Amino acid sequence: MPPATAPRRSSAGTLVASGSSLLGGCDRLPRSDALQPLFDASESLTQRTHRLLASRESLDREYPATDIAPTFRPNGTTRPDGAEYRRLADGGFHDWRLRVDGLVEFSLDALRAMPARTQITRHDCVEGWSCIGQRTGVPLGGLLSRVGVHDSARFVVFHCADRYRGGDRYYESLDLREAHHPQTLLAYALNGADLPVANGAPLRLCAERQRGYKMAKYVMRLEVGESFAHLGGGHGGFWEDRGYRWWAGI
Ligand SMILES: Nc1nc2c(c(=O)[nH]1)N[C@H]1C(S)=C(S)[C@@H](COP(=O)(O)O)O[C@H]1N2
Ligand SMILES: [Mo]
Repeated sequence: MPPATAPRRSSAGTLVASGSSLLGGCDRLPRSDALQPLFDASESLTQRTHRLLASRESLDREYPATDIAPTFRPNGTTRPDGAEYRRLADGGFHDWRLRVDGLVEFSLDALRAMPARTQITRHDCVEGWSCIGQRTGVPLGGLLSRVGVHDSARFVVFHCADRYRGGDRYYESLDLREAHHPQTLLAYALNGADLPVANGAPLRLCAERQRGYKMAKYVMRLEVGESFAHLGGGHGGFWEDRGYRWWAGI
């Protein structure tokens, strides 16, 4: 992502990957594919176009195991600060609980015991790199059906453990339709092993048809509601509050 000091809603500069030695399976995207921030005016049109072209059920491409990158490139926060997260990580996340509006909670073991999905997909970051990895997790739609979501709910908000570069807390949101997509997971495993801290342990969102910044790591709490206007800068996510599109469909 651009430096946190980048002017809000500036017209987009070119975003390129900063790392020079990229591992197999982690490639630069063609330049035209490296999306630049687009802003609210174009958002609903882009979203409508995307939904016209990609039906609700269309799946993101899945890859064979031979395409998996040896190391899944971490980005953004790679180790959240703060005593609470450290305590949880040191305890192997045994005491960690996923909270849903503070009323419902799941331990990692409870999540692991739920019906799971494993998929090998390509993660695309707006910085212009991509990486293929295998994620295993609980389909979010199944979890939401299990807790029971009110008819008036429109969004799921993902509250994260980290403050990006020590600043605002990271959060993200999806609409319920994207939340119920079969490949939208709360993932606890990467390439068959526990999700590493660098990639969001103990739990991270995978929204495969969205750009990388939507894929919240270090998910601590879900909030299901009618609006996200009361959160952060009111745009539905950490990067959205800095001018990135809320609808980040690929
Ligand atoms: N909580 C949190 N989630 C986050 C980020 C972050 O800094 N904090 N970075 C985002 C960005 S920009 C990308 S590209 C992906 C990176 O995921 P990875 O570290 O597994 O590669 O996580 C996204 N989710
Ligand atoms: Mo990203």
